Amino acid sequence: MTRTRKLEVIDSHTEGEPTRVVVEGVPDLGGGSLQELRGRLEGDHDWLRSACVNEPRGHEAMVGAVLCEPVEPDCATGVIFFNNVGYLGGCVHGTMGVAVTLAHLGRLYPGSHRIETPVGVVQVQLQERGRVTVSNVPSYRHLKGVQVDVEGWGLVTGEVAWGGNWFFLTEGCGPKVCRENIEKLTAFGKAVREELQREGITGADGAEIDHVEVFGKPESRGLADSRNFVLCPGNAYDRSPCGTGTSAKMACLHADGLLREGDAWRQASILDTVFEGRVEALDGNRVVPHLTGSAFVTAEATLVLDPADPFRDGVRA
Ligand code: PYC
Repeated sequence: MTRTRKLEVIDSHTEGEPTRVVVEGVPDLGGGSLQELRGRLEGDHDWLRSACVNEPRGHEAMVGAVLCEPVEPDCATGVIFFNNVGYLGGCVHGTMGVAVTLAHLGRLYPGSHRIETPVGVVQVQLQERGRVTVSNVPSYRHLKGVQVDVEGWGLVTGEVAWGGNWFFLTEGCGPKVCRENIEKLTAFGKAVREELQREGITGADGAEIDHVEVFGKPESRGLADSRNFVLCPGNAYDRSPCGTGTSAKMACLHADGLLREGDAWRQASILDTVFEGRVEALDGNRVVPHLTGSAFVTAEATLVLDPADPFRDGVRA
């Protein structure tokens, strides 16, 4: 790179989890499916991901989003999500962030809209005051009663489920799910994920399980039905209750007959922010999860990438 590049971004947070949407300065990704566009972003322009979300401009919890031309008809936009180490399938908190960002720019109005992601089309219901409902991609449980012997932690039992990303979900194993235990929960989640990899336990078609979700009791039943800690691929924890993770959780609950179609599931994050969820039953054990949360714009900024700066592309994680 020989010239100074500029990227226009809008930052928001959804229930505490940040999203940075690049609204100008993205190189031409050409045409094709969103998976193809994501492949080109990763293969030819990965500097953009790292420059946006890694230090010194970002931090490990930051999720980035690039807007692109949708392929599916009637979609308001396509979107590719990324984090400190790579690219995501879907991202529900990020979709809420994209919706309020587009509203902030006057490009989206209250009402129902379709948004395309590399893992499918999601529906967004944009309400007033940053409230957004996302109807996610069909979600399902892939494996039940998975047991792994995790060094230092013992036998851990859980489930593997899809909610737009692959999750290992466990409850009653590992540290208590509370804010004071974030470091211990991070160590536990990393050890579990490493053991899953060592034992070759995957999602469907050998897909890597890159998110680990630990469940515990909420602070009070009045606040939520459950509290989670979600370890993301780059070892940051999700500050929000993780919409794709809550989708995976609700799919498991529905498969066990513990969450009926239309009933509310309130999932608290480790910071006690809440997504309100419901499922709609599809064929087999698949469900369409609906998740409601709040997102707020926090900044409008121009990122400057100076060719003389040794960290112009960010400090790679
Ligand atoms: O809300 O789906 C989500 C999500 C995935 C990773 C971080 N947040």
